Amino acid sequence: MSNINNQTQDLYSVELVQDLDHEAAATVTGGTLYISTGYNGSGSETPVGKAYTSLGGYNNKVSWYKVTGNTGWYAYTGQNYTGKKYYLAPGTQGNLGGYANNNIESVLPALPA
Ligand SMILES: [Ca+2]
Repeated sequence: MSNINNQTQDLYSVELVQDLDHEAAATVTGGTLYISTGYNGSGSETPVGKAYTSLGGYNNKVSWYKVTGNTGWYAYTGQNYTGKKYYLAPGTQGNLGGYANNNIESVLPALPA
């Protein structure tokens, strides 16, 4: 049950490591995170509907994001939610600049307060 489309999967041989924290995944309601390897959504884009400890073929390649729905996301520069942490607010999109660009390796839905 992957949200990664097959074309992207073939292109980058993505093998995302599925996080087993179903509680975190269940908090995502009606929205998702989109990531792309190019600025402004260009390049290879894929939806990310749940937590990933590793972005597989997308590791250190993400340059753009979009968050739909009401749940924010955390993006980390290291796998397993390590390294520098960035908060991606609901309803926002943008290019990743500076240290974040081409450096994200894991993502986690932001849990409700
Ligand atoms: Ca990194």
